[in-house]
Amino acid sequence: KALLFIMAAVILEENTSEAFDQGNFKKCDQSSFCQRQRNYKPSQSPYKALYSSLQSISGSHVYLDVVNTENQQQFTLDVHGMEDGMIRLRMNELTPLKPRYEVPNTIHEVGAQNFILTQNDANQTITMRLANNPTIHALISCQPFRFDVFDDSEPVFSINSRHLLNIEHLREKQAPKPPAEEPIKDETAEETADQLEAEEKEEKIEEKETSEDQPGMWEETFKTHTDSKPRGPESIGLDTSFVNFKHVYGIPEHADKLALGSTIGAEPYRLYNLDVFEYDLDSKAALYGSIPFMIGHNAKRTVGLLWLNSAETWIDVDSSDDSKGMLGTVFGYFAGQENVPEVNIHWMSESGVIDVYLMLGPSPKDVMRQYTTLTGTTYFPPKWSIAYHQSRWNYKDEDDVKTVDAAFDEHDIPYDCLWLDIEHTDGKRYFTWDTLKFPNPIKMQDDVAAKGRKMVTIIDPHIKTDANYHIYREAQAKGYFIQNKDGGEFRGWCWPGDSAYLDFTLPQVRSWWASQFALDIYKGSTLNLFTWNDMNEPSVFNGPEITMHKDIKHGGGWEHRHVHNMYGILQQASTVDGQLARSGGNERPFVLSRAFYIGTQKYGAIWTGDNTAEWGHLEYSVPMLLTIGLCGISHCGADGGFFKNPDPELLTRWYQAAAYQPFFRAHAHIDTTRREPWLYDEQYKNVIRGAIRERYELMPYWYTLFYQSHINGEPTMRPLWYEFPSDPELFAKDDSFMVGSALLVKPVVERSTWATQVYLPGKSGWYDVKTNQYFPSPNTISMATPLAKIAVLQKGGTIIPRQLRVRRCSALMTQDPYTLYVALDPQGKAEGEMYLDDGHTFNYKGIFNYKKLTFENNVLTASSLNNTASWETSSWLERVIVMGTRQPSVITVESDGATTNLGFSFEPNLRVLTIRKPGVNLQKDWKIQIN
Ligand code: NBV
Repeated sequence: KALLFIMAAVILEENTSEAFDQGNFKKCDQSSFCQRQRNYKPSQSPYKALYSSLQSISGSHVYLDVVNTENQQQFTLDVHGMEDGMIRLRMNELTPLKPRYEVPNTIHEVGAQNFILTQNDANQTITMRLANNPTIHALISCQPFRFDVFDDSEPVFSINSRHLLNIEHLREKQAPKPPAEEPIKDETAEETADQLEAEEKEEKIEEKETSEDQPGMWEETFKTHTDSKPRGPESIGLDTSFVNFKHVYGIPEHADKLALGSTIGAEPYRLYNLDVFEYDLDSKAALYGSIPFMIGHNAKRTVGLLWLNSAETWIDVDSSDDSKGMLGTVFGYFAGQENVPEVNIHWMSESGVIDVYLMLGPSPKDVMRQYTTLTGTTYFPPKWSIAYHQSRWNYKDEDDVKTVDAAFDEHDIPYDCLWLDIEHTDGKRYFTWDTLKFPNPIKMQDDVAAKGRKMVTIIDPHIKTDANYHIYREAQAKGYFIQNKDGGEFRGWCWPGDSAYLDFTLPQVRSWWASQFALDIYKGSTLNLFTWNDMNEPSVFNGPEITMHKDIKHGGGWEHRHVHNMYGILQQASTVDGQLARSGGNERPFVLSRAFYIGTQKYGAIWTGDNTAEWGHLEYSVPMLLTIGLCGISHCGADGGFFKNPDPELLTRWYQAAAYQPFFRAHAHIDTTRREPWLYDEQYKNVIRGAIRERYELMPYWYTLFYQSHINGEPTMRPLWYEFPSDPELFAKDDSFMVGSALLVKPVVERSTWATQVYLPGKSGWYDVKTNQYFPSPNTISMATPLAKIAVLQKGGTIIPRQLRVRRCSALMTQDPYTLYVALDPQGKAEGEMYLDDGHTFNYKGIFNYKKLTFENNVLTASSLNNTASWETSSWLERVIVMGTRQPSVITVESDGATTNLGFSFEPNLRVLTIRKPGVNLQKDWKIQIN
């Protein structure tokens, strides 16, 4: 037994250290389809739409046949008009040899919109105007095929104008040709001209087919792994230009800047969910998640483009100067203007069909609404999950949990949730406990829950192949594991050693997985225990690129290559179903996933994985989270440096930044030294405590933002340009960010930064949240940032709610009083919203308090936005702070028909008025009059 254990440890060590080599991941030229697509550079597109084949069936669909004039392959084109100014463009082979993979269950049912068609027979062009968004029209040019989209006659998207449409049709593998023999011709028979032409054509196609066979099409080896490619080549490529744009964003996950950089002469961006050890910064290399969604933004307009695909995808971004102006000269609209900028995108996916959704905005908010109408808005997180989480790999045992939990109270630091990593299990068998270390898990959770707190356990997708392990035994008996290419259970190496992987693409596997979360099946779990799905790219230590072989088989006959980027989201979605089922659909689930995909926001939170405790990683956490937010996932965060030991200053600055980011969790590698806040010198501990308490004070604002995000898809953490779309200064800015539309945050991301320059956009002025000092804008100010401070400013014209009585966790603050911060703009106005409910059930669907807050003409009003019953609460208004006002003489509050005089104080230098105890119940509508 001991020998076996040592052997296993050695193999694990070898496999993990192999896993941790950067050279294990492909570059474009090591991926044959990427190389083929990247090298495809015809001077003119061979794709031709057949004008006479035009059909407009329901009014909202336009169909055309398309032919590749080089090899005569035929395709269907389907252009679909959708509500809210969206257009979908699909292209598939007309009669593929086998069906091509189409991404299932990702895009929501969205209403159709009719086109008004105009045909130009002479030019063979078709104009399609959206009936209900008539400023928007698309233009199909047939030969060569090209698709342009205009808004207000201004070109916005141009597709295949760079001739990169390239669909590798499915084909039979050609047997190697026998040496050519001279055909014996019947000299007596005269061939007709037609026969000759037909023969010539056939020969051409044959020539083409064999000459098309390039290395890597039918088999490809990377390092020690060979991909057998049973279907042969089936990749797709397409260019989509953003016309008159200089800035594009999105396509996470990369450790890169917010505004996407040019990839010309460098590696393309890559989307392929991977477990990358100690990832590099400033890189286009793939990480844990993939969302092929891109946003273009200029001072006038914001647009979005979704490339619906779940296979490995590479993306070239060409925003280089020499590409500019090409399209500008083509479009009459820009006549006379020089250098119309454009960003040219080249999408290259290993399989699938061409499926592109175009969103015409025109504002950032519009694009987020359009994108989340298609893919879903943010789940509504339970309130505790947007508070502070304490994690590490690992809290060792029940005593450790008890001590850490108690220490938070001793040091007066709030926290809401304690996490248990892989060591809590019996030999990495998820859904089990190491009974020596965790003999009484229910009592442990109950004790934590008695204080209003929650716990999370990790549940990874690799399943230890042990016949005595109930999960493995049952799943194996049911045939729920992914199969090898030639049949038999696929085995890979991961934390438990030899592991099998569930086929989450199958609905029956998902519902079985969900059933494992039932309280009587997951022994030792309670309703206060939530879930963390790690390693679900999936990570396979001894697989190619530390993941699964592409040719292994999922149900329905699809290979892993077709579904790879969806694997993680499917595990997360069924974990969510499990949590829902165990509470009878009453409690809101919480599931953190490492892998992510289009629509992850519907299911839960993600974090940026195994970063490093270095200043650079703190800096890059901002653009990474902004990008992820723009792609729909509002609940995202970054560990405070997973690898290595942060020095106290770095850790403190990390807490200060993370306190203003949506998912706020401290986590660390097993080899790092313990870093709970109280282990640091007083000066650091106090500042860390302060940062966490600031988060708790702001919980009412965060909770309102998450509700809004759930309703309208807006990211909670946003780029500055999102709020100030016409200010070009902001288009590439990613050193600061907005929390909602009211708070601007510029974290300190460099050592010994005791002052920082902050750019304050817009015209409504800003107030330092710590001092209430006013700064007119637009303006660049220098702000002191001693250890206890980072730049956080409230925008003039906004109102935010806070709860200043911070307790040991958010649940205990549910019925506490609120304070409103009213920051006046130069016109003396402000507005905001405030949302309250029970914080954890689905009752919020009918019972809540949603108020519009308005300050105008010296009257502050709270009026209901509820369309349903209000939630009963004893929370009341404790204080109102009005910034940027004048000395009043009398202040009254009116609620429920009664008017009462209020006490106040005024600080003339700062022009800050504090109104004491308005006392109104927050369920009610009310009005405060300042005279
Ligand atoms: O489960 C252990 C870790 C976890 O702490 C971390 O957060 C994950 O990203 N996990 C990765 C596996 C090991 C990484 C070296």
